[in-house]
Amino acid sequence: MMDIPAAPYAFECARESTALLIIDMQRDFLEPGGFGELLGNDISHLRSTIEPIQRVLEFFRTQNLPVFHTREGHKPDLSDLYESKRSRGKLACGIGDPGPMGRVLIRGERGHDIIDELYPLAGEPIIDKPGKGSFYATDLDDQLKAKGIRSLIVTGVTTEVCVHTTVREANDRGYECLVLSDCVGSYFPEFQAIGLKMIAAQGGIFGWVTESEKLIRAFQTDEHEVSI
Ligand code: TIU
Repeated sequence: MMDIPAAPYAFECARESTALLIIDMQRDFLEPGGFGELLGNDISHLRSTIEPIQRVLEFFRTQNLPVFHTREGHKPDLSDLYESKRSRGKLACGIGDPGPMGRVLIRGERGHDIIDELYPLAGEPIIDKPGKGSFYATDLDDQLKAKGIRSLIVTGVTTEVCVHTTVREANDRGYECLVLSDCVGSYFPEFQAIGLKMIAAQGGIFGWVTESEKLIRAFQTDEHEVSI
């Protein structure tokens, strides 16, 4: 077991039962003309997450540790899209409509795919999810259980929407989540700050929060100790 410095107290995990989860780093949330911008958001707030996630992803890859990517989106025939979600916001151009990067939030379209900087390698699971949470209507729980994963290192966007929903779902399923504050992003700076506080408050009611450097350092120290 290793201890990673975190709020509200050290996050304890074992290398063999820990996975990296990268949530919805899709063009539709990070690039101009995507769903995030169509919702009226300033997408520039999310870009600072890319570099730190790249560093953590590279580290997990070099260590041969499991990585899971998720994408929010819907089937081309919209059979997995509730009318309540489709109509929300009364958007002139919303989910399923043609946009600058193809049909908005639809699987197979350019906007729906993961940004080039974090593109999954062959063999890295991609969880396609119709909801905000990564567990709802997916086999993520089964895939994690099959690999013996108990602890999740959580990154991606957006902090108060898909990251929070996923962390809450994971928490209720018995997983322990460590959220990396520099690797999650919100369109709203105030939601970023309060969203992170909400996770670690009340003794870690939903999970733990730390920075990517602390995670990498703890894993490197652990590796060094194992090899001695
Ligand atoms: N709108 C917003 O902040 N987020 C989403 O709709 N999805 C995710 O967070 N991935």
